[in-house]
Amino acid sequence: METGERSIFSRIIAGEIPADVVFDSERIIAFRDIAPKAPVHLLVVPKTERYRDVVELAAGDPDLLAELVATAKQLADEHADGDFRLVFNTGAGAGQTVFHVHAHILGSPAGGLEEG
Ligand code: IU
Repeated sequence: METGERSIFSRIIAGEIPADVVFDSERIIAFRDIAPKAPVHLLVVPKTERYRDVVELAAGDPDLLAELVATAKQLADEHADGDFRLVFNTGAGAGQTVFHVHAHILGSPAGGLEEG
């Protein structure tokens, strides 16, 4: 991401735009997607805006990618039944609209109950 051009997710991280945050650590934040495509739909986002997509993140900071995946599993255990799809839309042609790397967690709630 170019300096001076902040992503919508950076504005959420800064608290300038509201989000339903479910996880917040030194390097990663997670919040509910505003347009959920599954009963449990969370976004897991590295706080740095250095990486546009997962390919850049894997090349530039594989430890952070591993931390993101471990966080996704933790959140899937907490918010879903532990099983989940982890989706990284990569490139506009694949549906990526926010060019600040993020993973979609898509899952079903434990016990089949709808989340609020
Ligand atoms: P994508 O992979 O770049 O298409 O995912 C972007 C997601 O960010 C998409 O699912 C939006 O619904 C979601 N989102 C959000 O949760 N909160 C926002 O303020 C904005 C987008 I803008």
